[in-house]
Amino acid sequence: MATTGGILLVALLSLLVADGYATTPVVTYDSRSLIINGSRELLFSGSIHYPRSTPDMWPGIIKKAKEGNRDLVRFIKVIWEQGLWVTLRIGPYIEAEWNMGGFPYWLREVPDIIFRSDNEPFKYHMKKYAEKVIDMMKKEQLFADQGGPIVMMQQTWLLVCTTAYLGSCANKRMPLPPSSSTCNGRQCADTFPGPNGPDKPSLWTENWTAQYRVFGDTPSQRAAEDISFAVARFFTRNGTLNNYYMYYGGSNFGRTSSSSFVTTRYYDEAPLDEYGLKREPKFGHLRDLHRALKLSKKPLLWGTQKVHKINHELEITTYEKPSENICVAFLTNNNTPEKLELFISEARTITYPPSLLAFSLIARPSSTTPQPL
Ligand SMILES: *[C@@H]1O[C@H](CO)[C@@H](O)[C@H](O)[C@H]1NC(C)=O
Ligand SMILES: *[C@@H]1O[C@H](CO)[C@@H](O)[C@H](O)[C@H]1NC(C)=O
Ligand SMILES: CC(=O)N[C@H]1CO[C@H](CO)[C@@H](O)[C@@H]1O
Repeated sequence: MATTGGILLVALLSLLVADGYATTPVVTYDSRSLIINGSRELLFSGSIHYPRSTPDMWPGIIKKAKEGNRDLVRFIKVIWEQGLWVTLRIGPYIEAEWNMGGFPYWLREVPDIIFRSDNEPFKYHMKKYAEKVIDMMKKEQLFADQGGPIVMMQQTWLLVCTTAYLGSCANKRMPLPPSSSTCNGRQCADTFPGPNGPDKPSLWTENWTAQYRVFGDTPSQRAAEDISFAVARFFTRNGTLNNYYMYYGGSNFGRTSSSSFVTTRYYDEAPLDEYGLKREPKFGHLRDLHRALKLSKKPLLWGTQKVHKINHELEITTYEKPSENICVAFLTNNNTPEKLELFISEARTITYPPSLLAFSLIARPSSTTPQPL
């Protein structure tokens, strides 16, 4: 631990200098430890000789010395610095193939506790935890209504719970009421029955980009085409939010991996692989899809949806706002083992391979009749 001492050293020096003339000394000691600012401290120290490195190396060295990888506030600030928003899923139960689903071990020892249920000891600890995380975020002004990046927060994972269980964490800052339903899976356009209320949006909170692996599994993959198709199709079905699970899986260190022989390499087949490198063609395919969908943002968000079924598998979906001459049309061939031909006019027949979805943005000339393609 050569590095942490540098921090302590620097910190102590400045304290001693800055507060050297204060009437009550900031740093004292008793038989147990040094006492800093009135409290005993557990300190881990090591040495850094500053002339043995160059000044531009110092920030990096000190940062590495200081950091753990459990600093949620810092993580969110880094996201913010990159100009992104955050939907924060605070748990405490996250599943995620993490040991105990993220619960700390000591929670098991709480008398009469029953996890993830309407149980007083459980709710007591859940509330304490949720309030602590929310307070941390508030203090750092990280919620959107404070000017920060957190636009939405989700608690627990695939929960089976009562309102009482959720009630302890209702947060007025969040736009959606507790127990709003969202979709997890691979084909949410076809499996999600829609939000549990007429005024709620269709959100896909987990779109599985691959499958986590356990030792002994054969490699599991999810093709770039399959996931792109599913995402585009979700947007033809009123979807307006899609979250990739995972976008970057990373590695399990130490004993963080859950007990069922999950490998240390977590979702390596995600758009960013275990090392954070782009995994092609998945990465590029999805990036291009997002660009195309963003081009259609206006008709998608302000247009009226119409679905025209050509047959069981082939359909045309349009979102149109005639007053502004904007329209986007999707042509979907959903999972058909055969090619399908679509006759558009004498001059044009389109052949669609299986599982293909094409869409085009149409600015309709005001004088002519609407053309889906
Ligand atoms: C000591 O405590 C006071 C009061 O909480 C705080 O303002 C100050 O920043 C602390 N100093 C150090 C060095 O932690
Ligand atoms: C999309 O939303 C509209 C308006 O709420 C609704 O009428 C329609 O059935 C929805 N379409 C699908 C495919 O869910
Ligand atoms: C909700 C949903 O789409 N679930 C799907 C998740 O993925 C599994 C495995 O591919 C499917 O069997 C589910 O239907």
